[in-house]
Amino acid sequence: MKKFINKCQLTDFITQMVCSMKILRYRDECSTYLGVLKDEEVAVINKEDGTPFGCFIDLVKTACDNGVELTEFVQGRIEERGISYSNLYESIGSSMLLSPIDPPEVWGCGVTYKRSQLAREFETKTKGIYDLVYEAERPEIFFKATASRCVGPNQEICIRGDSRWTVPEAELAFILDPEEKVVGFTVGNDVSARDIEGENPLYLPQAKIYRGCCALGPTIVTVDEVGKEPDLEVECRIYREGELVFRGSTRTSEMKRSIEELRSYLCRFNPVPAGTVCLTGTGIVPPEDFALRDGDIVEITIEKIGTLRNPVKQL
Ligand code: DO4
Ligand code: MG
Repeated sequence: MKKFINKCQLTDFITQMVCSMKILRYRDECSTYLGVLKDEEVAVINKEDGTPFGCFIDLVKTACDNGVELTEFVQGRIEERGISYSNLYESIGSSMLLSPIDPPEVWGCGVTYKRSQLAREFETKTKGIYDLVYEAERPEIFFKATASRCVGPNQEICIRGDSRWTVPEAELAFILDPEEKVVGFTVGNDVSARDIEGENPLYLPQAKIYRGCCALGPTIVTVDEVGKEPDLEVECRIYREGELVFRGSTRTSEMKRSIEELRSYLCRFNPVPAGTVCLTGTGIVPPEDFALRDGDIVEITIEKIGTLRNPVKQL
């Protein structure tokens, strides 16, 4: 099996791990594991029958069925079953990191930051619509992806074959439990074809939804660890042939909408399944003359969650 994790990559996301509980998923030749990270150690949480939890959603559903908060459920399980923590590097050093979740649905929120509104007004021929939605009471919420269109850490995000101007969008993503409450956060990349979106706003689904259009991971941090409305630093870096060609940053407190506002609009008359992921919009936009190219590497770091790194493939 291809070895994707090296010590430097692991250290990258550990060093941002100020809070105590994070969930990650990885795979080796034998199995897929769901792990709980604490400092530089990982505990693997298996089901009673020894098979691993498929992904974060199984864990959330089981906690919900047992009527307990996720963190409490996980900690209780570790203590009751005497699951031990082992060194992170030794446990997963030769494994492949996976997205911690296979979301049944991924939704996206648009124009939630001033920077996104300005960029969208520039690219579109239909002037005014992005100003209006930025100021409006109702946020823009769109369907983004299904699990089959999402990739995890180190997997390829894609540029459509019919796009010449595709960019990454670094976004905080929240995850919903079976009761449509926010249970955790991860890093999301809402990869978008700006030329297709700019040509006509009715083309938005084609600019947003296609193979490899969304990356998620590397960890999920629970709400009880970062709070319901976290203020986190977000940074996006793009490398081309080893050189840093773009770096931008923002804070989630720059977002015009609250997480609760986005969550409640998403779920209005729209029941969503457990494990639904919602990307909260981008506040980082590369310059107008920048487009992703085959072979680029995109890194998105969100404080307390980690670094999501993906190579780019031109379809
Ligand atoms: O209105 C188009 C999409 C906006 C978006 O994805 C964002 O602001 O992040
Ligand atoms: Mg976006």
